[in-house]
Amino acid sequence: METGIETILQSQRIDSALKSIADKIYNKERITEEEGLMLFEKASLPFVGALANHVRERMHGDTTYFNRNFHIEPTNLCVFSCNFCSYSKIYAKKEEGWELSIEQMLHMVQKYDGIPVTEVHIVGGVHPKMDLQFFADLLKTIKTHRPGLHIKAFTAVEYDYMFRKAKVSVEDGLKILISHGLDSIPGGGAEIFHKEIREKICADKVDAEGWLKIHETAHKLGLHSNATMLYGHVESYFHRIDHMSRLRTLQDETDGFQTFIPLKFRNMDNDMSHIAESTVAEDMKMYAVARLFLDNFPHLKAYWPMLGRNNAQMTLAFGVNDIDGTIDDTTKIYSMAGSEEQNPVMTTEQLVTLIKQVNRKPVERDTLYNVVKDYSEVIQSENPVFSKN
Ligand code: V47
Ligand code: SF4
Repeated sequence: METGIETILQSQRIDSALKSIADKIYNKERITEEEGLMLFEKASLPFVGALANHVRERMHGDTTYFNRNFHIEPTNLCVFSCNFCSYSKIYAKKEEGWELSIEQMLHMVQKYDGIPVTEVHIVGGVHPKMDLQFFADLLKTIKTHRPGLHIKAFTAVEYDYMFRKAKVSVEDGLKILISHGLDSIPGGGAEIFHKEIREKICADKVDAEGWLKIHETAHKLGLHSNATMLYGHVESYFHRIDHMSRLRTLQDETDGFQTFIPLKFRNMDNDMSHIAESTVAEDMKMYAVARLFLDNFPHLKAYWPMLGRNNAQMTLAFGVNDIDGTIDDTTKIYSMAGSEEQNPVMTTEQLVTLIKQVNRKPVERDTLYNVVKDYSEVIQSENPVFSKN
């Protein structure tokens, strides 16, 4: 039976430039920035979808990863004032927010004692009193309590501030945190790298070069990291391609990125609320083009708490092979920005069902994509392995 890409390759009716992109994809050749842009501007959704699905299945078959994790957000007070952020309170204006102590965060970890989560994701606002020493102590406290729990912590924005304040180099700062238990780095804070857009949406935090340098240094120290892109606001397709191109170049050098996570801009209660959110078709195209352009990124993730679970399920036909985790109601970033997921919790059983409903193969992974459990043969209603989390 012919698959989508074979139909495209044989069709006489498709624009010749698009057809030559399809040939390149089929032959595992890298597409250029101009070709990436052309996919955004000229290609139809079924066209990019068929190509991205082909690449996804060539790389991963039907395997669709998820993990069991929970979030800790140490504070929502922040010295920065990104216009798209619905979550933070401005530190300088003495607005009210939360500030968790190490003891409170340890209690959050202890809530999961005996529950088989594999990862804690720690990310929050940038608070001047939460410094390098505070976070080193936090990591050590968590690791001492639960040595097997993978700690994926702090965005490049937080590192940049923390290291500058402590007057240590990025390399030395990361080495200190690694020695206290840091295992990997999440992808936040990247937004849109291009200066023109960064100045409009998050002028005061670390710039593209700083963000990329932190990830490069982390990779050279042996850490893996993720990369995000906040799309669907004031950027153009050109800026999206520019962003992904910088990531692709760094990945060629270090091979330290695991997954790319496009983050759909949500417009509730922030300084960019007047900007309409992207359509679902636009979202699917974003995922598909990312899968085609980022040929050296092993994984493409749809973060369901932000997209909503139904749309996350649909991305599995547009290049995505990972839908992140069980999470918990501990993350507030998206519910505060207007995601339909006001209380983002999905049990393992719900995640498995969501993946199986579209005939994909659910596989629980750890943060580094080691297989924890293959759920494809598990019959849900009869099997006791489905825990509450
Ligand atoms: O950098 C903030 C985004 C990011 C809004 O690495 C918003 O596994 C949409 O990076 N609309 C932080 N997005 C979260 C993040 C992340 C999430 C899940 C998994 C991983 C990973 C990383 O949240 C910020 C920013 O781009 N964000 N406000 C908003 N209104
Ligand atoms: Fe602060 Fe991050 Fe919000 Fe920007 S996105 S204001 S850095 S919490």
